[in-house]
Amino acid sequence: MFNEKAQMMKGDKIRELQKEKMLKMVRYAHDNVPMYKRKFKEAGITPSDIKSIDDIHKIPFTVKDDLRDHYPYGILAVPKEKVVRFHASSGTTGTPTVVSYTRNDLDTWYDLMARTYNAAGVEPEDIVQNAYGYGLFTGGLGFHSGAEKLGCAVLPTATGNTKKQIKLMYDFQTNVLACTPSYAIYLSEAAENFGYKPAKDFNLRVGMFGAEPWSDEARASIQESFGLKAQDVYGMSELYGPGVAVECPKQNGLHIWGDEFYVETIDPISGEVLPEGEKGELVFTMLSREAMPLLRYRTKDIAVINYEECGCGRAHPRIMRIKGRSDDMLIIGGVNVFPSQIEAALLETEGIGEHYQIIVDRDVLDKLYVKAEVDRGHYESDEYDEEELLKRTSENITAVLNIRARVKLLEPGSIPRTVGKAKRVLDMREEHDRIEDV
Ligand code: DLL
Repeated sequence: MFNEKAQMMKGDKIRELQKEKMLKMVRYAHDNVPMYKRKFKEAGITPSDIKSIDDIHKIPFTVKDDLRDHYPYGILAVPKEKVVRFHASSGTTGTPTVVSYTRNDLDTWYDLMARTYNAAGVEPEDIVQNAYGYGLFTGGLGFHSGAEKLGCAVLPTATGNTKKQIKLMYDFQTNVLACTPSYAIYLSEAAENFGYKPAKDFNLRVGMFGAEPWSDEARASIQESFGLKAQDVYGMSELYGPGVAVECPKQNGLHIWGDEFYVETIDPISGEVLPEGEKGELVFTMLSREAMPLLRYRTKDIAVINYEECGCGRAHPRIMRIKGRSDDMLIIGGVNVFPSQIEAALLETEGIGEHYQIIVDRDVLDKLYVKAEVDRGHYESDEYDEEELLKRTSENITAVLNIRARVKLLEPGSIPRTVGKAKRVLDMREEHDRIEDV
């Protein structure tokens, strides 16, 4: 097992280490990052006021805008010369969020990534096909270096060029596929169109899927089509990238590596810290980031944390799957819904394929408007009855989500496929605003 000591660390040891590292980190951030010195001063506290893990609640949150305000070099705690890498994520406002790494930060990240692969069931003998985007996005280089660190061979296919991707998957008989879950669905569909039977012709054993929310129904579909174990991986650029949390083969929550990340759950509106087991926004404190320390960083991701030891023997707390982000949540007729819940309702409907779009518009906010592709097999069968399927889909959405939906069925292949993160929600309100601005 890779870094067994860290992977199998007991709960009391994790908490002891968290306290020790956190107290050090709080002082380090305060003494080296002017933004933190200012935040502490404004809150009327000093690092000496933080004596225990619970005292961390006294420290104000850090938010994405804090990073944007420090574009391009970010909130550096080290001289620029000590930085060896930058990554960035593009935001909706145009100014990217830049994150920076020292040599030690990269070593920590790659160790986390190697553990992440290994905990998900990947072994050093495996060949990893890495179809995440290489570049400013952290997915490509993170999954690349972690696989090498574990001892795997990497095939750095990156995103796109789907035909070649499939040929290499077949020729190299790759064992692990790393990409977004939506691209995995696209790859299996494309492989079938090229005449392959993915579960039989390929040799994939484990999928390392993340970077976007996906439902259990999507997981079941990917597992069946490729004949692999589809593992959920969570992370974000601000927290190094991928490798913050991962599922073990029990597939019962994603283990957050507690020796490097301290997690809290808060009420996204009031900011109040929630008791264990309540659903809320995840807030992370990085316990050893050198270049860019982050204390109490608000992720906007909504989930429940489970602190019980897992059946796999790991005591690292678990995220019970990310349902979505607070800023992606739709309020339809007064009901809060995440796109992944709509996905689940759609995929539960026999005859509906994996590709769909949710349309949000000013005059349809009281109703859900969904375009869904019909599954190809169903579409070509004699059983296909558009009206019947339409009725069943709307009824299923109402049964699962308790909201009414206006559904349009589309021919297979009509929704544009993406190779990175899928764009499931089309917000027409933004379109109107753009037109009105002109
Ligand atoms: O998506 C890093 C990553 C790459 C994670 C590859 C996993 C695999 P960002 O582009 O900064 O970084 O986006 C981070 O993506 O706050 C979540 O909203 C979402 N996200 C990431 N992983 C998951 C997941 C990368 N497993 C944002 N389930 C996060 C649901 C996820 N959402």
